[in-house]
Formats: sequence, C-alpha cells, structure tokens
Amino acid sequence: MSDTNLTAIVYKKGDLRLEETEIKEPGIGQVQLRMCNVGICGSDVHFWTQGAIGDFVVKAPMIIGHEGAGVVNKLGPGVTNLNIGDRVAIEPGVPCKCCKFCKKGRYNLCPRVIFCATPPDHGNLSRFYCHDADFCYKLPDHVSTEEGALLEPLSVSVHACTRAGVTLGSRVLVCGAGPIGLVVLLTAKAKGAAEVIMTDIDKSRLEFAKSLGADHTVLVTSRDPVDTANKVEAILGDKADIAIECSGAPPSIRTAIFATAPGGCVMIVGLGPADVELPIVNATVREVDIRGNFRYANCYPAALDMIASGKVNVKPLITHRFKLEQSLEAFEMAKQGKGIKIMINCEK
Ligand code: NAD
Ligand code: 572
Ligand code: ZN
Repeated sequence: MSDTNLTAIVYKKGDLRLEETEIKEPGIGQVQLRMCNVGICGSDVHFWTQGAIGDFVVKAPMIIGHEGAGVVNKLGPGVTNLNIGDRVAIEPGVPCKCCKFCKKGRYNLCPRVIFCATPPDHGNLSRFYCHDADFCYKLPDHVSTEEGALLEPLSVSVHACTRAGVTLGSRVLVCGAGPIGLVVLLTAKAKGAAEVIMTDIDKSRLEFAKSLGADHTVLVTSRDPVDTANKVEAILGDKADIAIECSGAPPSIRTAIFATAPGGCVMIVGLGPADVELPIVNATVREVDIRGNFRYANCYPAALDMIASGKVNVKPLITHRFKLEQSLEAFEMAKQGKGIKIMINCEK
C-alpha cells in the first residue's frame, strides 16, 4: 500500500485541520523523514487560537509543529552525514548560513532563518517531512524520539542558562514553571547550580517543579513584585545570582530584577506584551545585567549530550500522549492548559 501524508494545518485563527498532503522529495542537502514524535509548544497553540504572535501572522495555511524527531527515510543529493534508518532530532530553524550572524555562529539571529511553524514557514506535524540534514542530530540507540523532540525546548534552556552565566554554585531564580521554566530548572541543575527557586501563580505547576528537583518554590499571590522578591530573598537568605524569567508576565519580570543580587543577571526568556515598564534605574545602579534570549544557536549537541549522559531526565515532562490522528484533541487539551508537555506520535 502506498504511503499517505496526514498533516496538521492551521488555516487561520481558530481553524486547525488534519488533511492529506503530498509527500515531498528531499532537496539538495536534505533528508526526508518519517516523523515519529512532535511535542506541542505554547506558540503552536497561540498560532492556532490567535492566528498570530506579534508581527508573525498566519496569512496562508501553515503546517504546525516545531518540536520534532523522526527516522531518515530518503537521502537527498549530497547528504553524507546521515543514513537511511537513522533516528534524528530536528533543529527547526534553518538559517541562511551566509549572513554576518550566521558567519559568527549566532545563527539564531539570522534575518532569513526558516523556522518550522513560524509563519510563513511550515512545521513538521505530519507523517513525512523534509529538512536540511545538517540541522538533524542522530540519536544514540538509548535516546528515544520523544526525548529527541524535547531537545527543542531543552535547547532554549541551554542557550538561556549559558547566556545568563549559570555555573557551579549559582543560586538561580526561575520565574514561571511551565515547560520552559522546568527545562531551565533541569539545565541549571545540570550546570551545577547550588539552589534553584521557582515562582508561579499556579500551585500545581510548583508541585510539579518540586517533583523535578526545584529546591524551593514561591506561590505568587501578591500584585506587588517587591513582595514576591522579598519572599525569594527570605528563602535564599540573599538575593539570587541569576534570575531567568520564563513567564513573560510584566510583574514577574519586575520581580526578577528586584530579586537579583548586585552584579547579577536577569535573563528574559518569557515573551509577553511588547512594551513592559521595568525598574531600570534599580537594575542600572546595582549593575544587574538584563539579557535577552532568542531561541538558541549551537545548543542541540549539548542538549543531546545532557540527555544521553543521564545528566537530565526530560521524560517526566511528558504528561499526555496522542496519535497524529488525534491532533485536534491534543491541541484542545493544550489550549486548556492541562498537563505539561503533550506529545503527538506520528507513526502509523
Ligand atoms: P507557559 O505559559 O506554559 O508557562 C508560563 C508559566 O508562567 C505558567 O505556569 C504560568 O502560570 C506562569 N506565570 C504566569 N504569570 C506569572 C507570574 N506573575 N509570576 C510567575 N509565574 C507566572 O509557557 P512556556 O511554554 O513554559 O513558555 C514560557 C515563555 O517562554 C513564553 O512566554 C514563551 O513564549 C517563551 N519562550 C521564549 C523563547 C525564547 O527564545 N525567548 C523560546 C520558547 C518560549
Ligand atoms: O521553541 C521556539 C519557541 N520560541 C518561542 C516560543 C515558543 N517556542 N518564542 C516566542 C515567540 N517568538 S517571536 O519572536 N516569534 C513568533 C518569531 O515572537 C520567538 C521565540
Ligand atoms: Zn517552542
């Protein structure tokens, strides 16, 4: 029987459909993958429910999904780094490889990057998908394709913790205990952080964070960011060396600044409103550096090594599993904010 290509497509705001699409042939330097697992990310849900994130608007039907792993099914011309049958994690952003940012290794800043499921670029929640072979990472036999899919959010945390300077003995505040805050927790611990304290407005998320190894948690109940920062300081016995903000909520960004020690760093990962009022003078006079994070560059190998070596265990993050045929149900569950990571299996 010939293969078909069931695919999850966002047509427009609120309109997600499962349809058969053509199976593409791999281009030069590409591989055709038989997809295995794709995780649902908050941005996938946002593009479906809102039809846009900032300036990125779904103007034409877009295949969703960017946290994927699959098996090499065909090699395109010129591919030498992979073989048919290899299980790989897919780094979803393929940059131009020529611009000044690409040339200096900061390819996440490439203005011509093609990034799965960021309009107008298609994602990989389908049975078959073609991708540049040099942005596919072969998984060792003992690393599952679910873990391969989780390399994507894990790479965000590797980039954030590296840029924030997390190292042996760091005392780290992580604001927001969603999937990103949780992978930041795991990565900070793997990098040798002495203590990680996490905040959230949701008690169940903090309980989950504790089960993953958070040393302390703070339930945010006050509207005043200084109150929350004081709670963090009371628990740590001092301000944090580093705060990694993973909620995007403006009061939480303000808390991150107030809770960080002089000379420390606040890393902004969470993206909420475009304009946010911040206590910038407070940060300036205490030389608290505020740094930004945009996806990742050169982080997949380190993320894979952390999983393959057993230094991090991302498996507990997967709370729900669906088949590709059940994608609409899976997205409905993600929209309701249930669980942590919802994984879709694309195998027949
Ligand atoms: P999520 O919505 O699942 O998690 C956010 C968490 O923050 C939730 O648990 C929520 O309850 C909590 N929260 C909300 N208000 C809070 C407050 N005032 N104080 C503390 N916690 C609060 O999202 P996620 O998938 O974990 O992603 C987190 C953020 O990271 C999102 O804004 C996302 O867009 C962003 N992100 C950025 C990058 C990047 O490259 N910069 C990459 C991936 C994700
Ligand atoms: O895993 C990549 C990723 N990036 C997210 C969110 C979720 N997953 N970002 C937040 C949204 N931005 S963006 O610049 N954009 C839609 C391109 O607003 C990218 C980073
Ligand atoms: Zn994502």
